[in-house]
Amino acid sequence: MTPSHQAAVEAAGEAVDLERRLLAGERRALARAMSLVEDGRPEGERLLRDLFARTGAAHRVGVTGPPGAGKSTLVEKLVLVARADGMSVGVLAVDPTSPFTGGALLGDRVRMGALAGDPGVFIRSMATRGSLGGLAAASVELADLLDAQGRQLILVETVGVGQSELEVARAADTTVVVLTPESGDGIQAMKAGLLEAGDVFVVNKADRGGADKLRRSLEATLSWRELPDGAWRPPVLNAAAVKGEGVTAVADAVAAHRAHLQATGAWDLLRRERWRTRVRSIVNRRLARRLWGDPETEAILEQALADGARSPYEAADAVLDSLVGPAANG
Ligand SMILES: Nc1nc2c(ncn2[C@@H]2O[C@H](COP(=O)(O)OP(=O)(O)O)[C@@H](O)[C@H]2O)c(=O)[nH]1
Ligand SMILES: [Mg+2]
Repeated sequence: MTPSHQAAVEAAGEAVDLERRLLAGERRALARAMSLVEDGRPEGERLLRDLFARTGAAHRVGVTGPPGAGKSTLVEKLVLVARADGMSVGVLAVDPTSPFTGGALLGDRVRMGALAGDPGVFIRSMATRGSLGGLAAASVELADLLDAQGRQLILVETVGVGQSELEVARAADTTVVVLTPESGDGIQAMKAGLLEAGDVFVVNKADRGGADKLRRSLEATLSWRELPDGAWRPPVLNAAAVKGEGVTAVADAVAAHRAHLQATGAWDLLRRERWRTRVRSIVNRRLARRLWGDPETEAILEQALADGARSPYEAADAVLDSLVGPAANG
């Protein structure tokens, strides 16, 4: 049976069972639920709706940076540290690079590595097909499933190059930006808006030299920012992820950021903000679906065409006016 066929069979009579198994910590149920959500199936949405009340406890950590910076390597090592602390972990790897050019995917690596067979770790690679907002929305939804299952730490790896990846980062409680002394990462990071997004900066590949120079220049750049009293000051840490060096310090900084969020109330604020973003994107999605299937919309468009001279802009306003009334200052 293909995964989608299997999903269809599952959907037919086992939705409730799926939820029960997911909550019981079953990995297969989690994988199935993720497929339903990723495929945009109504059963997936129902699951997300039913499970929402059980989300919010997990620490969501985005790990972002240029391709090849060592994000996957660092994530794998962070998972090891978290497991040693007894934490249950979920990993979402949003990897836009094709498996043919991107080297070993994190999931494959881990399946072969020290984490193989560890039930306390669940790893999922997400494809970046689909629309811009789609990726961020989907990663939040998959994170919800991990969260509902009681996974305490959720690591989301994204390549920090585009707007959609920054959006994924924005959905995290803590964003770790990974850079290397090579290839002018520092300048690229500033251009890509990563400096504003980072809560913890990691200068990776410190074993190759040049790390202190980049670290100091990042620290200098970050220190120019005016921050209110008591604000979080993003630390810049050297690491050699491939050797496991500096990884504990990164894990500690991530935990310290969590503690800071919780102490200042930002933790709850982030959840409310995320909730608002979710509502907005769900409304947008549903609105589009309803609007374009609606005979009244069709009638407005027909009328606009019949009027001959109406531009698409005027027609669009007519559609919106019929829906929510005329704009106040349109
Ligand atoms: N020398 C050195 N190489 C590293 C280090 N961390 C990762 N790498 C290597 O850099 C390459 C890219 O790492 P990867 O984790 O896939 O980067 P990603 O694209 O950011 O996920 C791999 O060959 C890693 O083995 C490090 O600390 N030092
Ligand atoms: Mg990677």
